[in-house]
Amino acid sequence: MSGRTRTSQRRDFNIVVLGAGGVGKSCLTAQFVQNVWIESYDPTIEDSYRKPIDVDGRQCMLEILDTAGTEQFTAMRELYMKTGQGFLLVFSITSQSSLNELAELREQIIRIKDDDNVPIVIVGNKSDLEEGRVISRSKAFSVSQSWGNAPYYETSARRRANVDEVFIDLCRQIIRKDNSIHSSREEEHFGRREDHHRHRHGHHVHISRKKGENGQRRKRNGCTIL
Ligand SMILES: Nc1nc2c(ncn2[C@@H]2O[C@H](COP(=O)(O)OP(=O)(O)OP(=O)(O)O)[C@@H](O)[C@H]2O)c(=O)[nH]1
Ligand SMILES: [Mg+2]
Repeated sequence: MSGRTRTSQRRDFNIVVLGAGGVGKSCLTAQFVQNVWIESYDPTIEDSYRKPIDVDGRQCMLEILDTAGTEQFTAMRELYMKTGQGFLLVFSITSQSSLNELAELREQIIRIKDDDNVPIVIVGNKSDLEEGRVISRSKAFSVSQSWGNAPYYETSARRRANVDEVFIDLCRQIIRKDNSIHSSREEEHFGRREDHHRHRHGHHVHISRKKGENGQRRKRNGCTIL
């Protein structure tokens, strides 16, 4: 594949929206994907959406999985935690228990991915319901800080406030993470190939993209060299 083709490709981002039942995961997703507000409550089993967006000039295709908050639908959790590259952890600012539930979800993500640096955004939804607020901004912020400095946003799906921002922040984190993985791998490959081929290529050492020891991870993360 040529460098030109690679940079012009629209890359996929697997994003998973998680949180307790009724916090507004589906409403946030519907506002982001379709620009619609849903007043009624219809508990989700599992829905997925695709949405193309532009993040800092890069073409991205978001694969968004809107999950079930209610316990009876959580059997698929492990699978989507494995395949997800970034996670929106949503609670409602009007519900203490919904924030408490995120702690366990976050731990499960870290355990399943065996990585404590997974792209995560903490989302306090229903910010339009100020009169019903039980979790202060500062409390939520300090929780997010204690969770690996995850960014914290307050959103209102009803008012479409900060909706695009949370998805874009997550994409940026995924891009940053991929870039740092690639640059460290390229250093590794570069060094190794340089040792082998310095005599053949002089100063121009090509980095091979052949499937090797890192091929599986590269594929799972849908990484593209940007
Ligand atoms: N006022 C207000 N209500 C909201 C907001 N977001 C969602 N709601 C309401 O909260 C209820 C639940 O929203 P959903 O998006 O279906 O919640 P969910 O997290 O997807 O719930 P599950 O699918 O059961 O996990 C609905 O009646 C929404 O209209 C918001 O930002 N502000
Ligand atoms: Mg839902």
